[in-house]
Amino acid sequence: MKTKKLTSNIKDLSKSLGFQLVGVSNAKTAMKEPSVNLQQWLDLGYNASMNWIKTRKEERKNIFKYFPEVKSVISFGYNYYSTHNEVNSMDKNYKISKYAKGEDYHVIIKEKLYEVLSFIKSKEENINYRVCVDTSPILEKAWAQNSGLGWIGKNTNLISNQIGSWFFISEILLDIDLEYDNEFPNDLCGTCVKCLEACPTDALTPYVLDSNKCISYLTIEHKGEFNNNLTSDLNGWIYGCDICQDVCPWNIKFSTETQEKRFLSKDTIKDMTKGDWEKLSEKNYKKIIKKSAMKRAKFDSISRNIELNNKNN
Ligand code: B12
Ligand code: SF4
Ligand code: SF4
Repeated sequence: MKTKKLTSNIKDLSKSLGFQLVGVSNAKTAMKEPSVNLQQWLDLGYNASMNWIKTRKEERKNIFKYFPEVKSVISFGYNYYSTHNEVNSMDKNYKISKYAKGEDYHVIIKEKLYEVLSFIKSKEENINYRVCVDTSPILEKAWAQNSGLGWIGKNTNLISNQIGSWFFISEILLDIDLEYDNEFPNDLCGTCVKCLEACPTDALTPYVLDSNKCISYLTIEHKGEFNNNLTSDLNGWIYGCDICQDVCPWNIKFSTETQEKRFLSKDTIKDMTKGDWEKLSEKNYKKIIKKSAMKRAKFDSISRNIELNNKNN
């Protein structure tokens, strides 16, 4: 009874903080299939130069290697979609992913998770925990599916049948039991192949992404020049890529405005014209992206992306 009440209080508080999706997995749940898929994905070289995925692959495959005491995995989904961030998309400006235009989600989501955690600590003293957003070595999408938040679609993003896929995933791991949710039972992609058809670089085969071909990887994670094996047509993107989510019928139908104003595009980024990007100095780049998730890409990478886009026009 205590466990049930605590779980429902955690969910109520999370919803009041703006998390639309919250679900809980029993850490003991077998994650065999995603672990096998991860190994296959690495064997195929689909991680491209992201060696950090390989380095901590054993933890990604087995959550007990990351946090041996874990009993519960609370998965959260926070919507970042806003039409505010779209205003400049009609001109011929360079394109930036929706998720990166506002303030850095790693910081904002963690702030909210720590509020949930302090509530849990007020009810359960002496707990051990981990708070995770993106950077921890766990398969966030697979855990979120397991916690009932949605299914992993053919574009490899986690999709909710309530809000689509424009949401960040995060977790609190705890060494206490909670009331567990069921895995999301369906794959609701059906016969749709819109994302596969729309991806300009053929990076997707159903449910599998080859990072070597993905514009999101190339613009953000890939360092240095592009060798011959890599797609060099960035289709106007200079940071990330949203195409396979823009075309998804679940997003077209269910996207709603984010409740978090800090996820709206920063004015410094929104006001940039194509010419401004081309004239940008390193000093000004640092200024305009201050506190945004775009700081993951250094000035050299953004300059390279702009140059590559112009080469192909
Ligand atoms: C590495 C990474 C990337 C890489 C690789 C992407 C990928 N699909 O894995 C790159 C840089 C390309 C990337 C891009 C993006 N990312 Co990213 N990324 C991550 C990160 C850090 C790890 C993901 C991972 O482990 N990938 C490894 C592979 C194996 O995982 P997977 O795709 O889930 O693989 C499954 C399928 O392939 C499937 N599978 C099914 N059948 C089969 C069959 C075979 C043969 C194989 C091999 C696999 C397979 O099983 C696998 C395991 O579940 C996570 C955060 C985290 N810690 O989880 C964020 C994360 C997945 N990214 C996120 C986002 C928002 C993005 C972008 C939308 C950003 C942007 N706009 O540019 C794009 C989306 C591109 C896309 N279509 O997926 C969000 C996704 C939110 C959501 N609702 O799904 C996450 C969860 C970050 C967060 N905390 O919110 N990302
Ligand atoms: S993010 Fe862009 S390049 Fe990558 S799979 Fe989706 S549509 Fe293709
Ligand atoms: S576009 Fe269609 S196939 Fe692709 S993820 Fe969305 S529903 Fe699934």
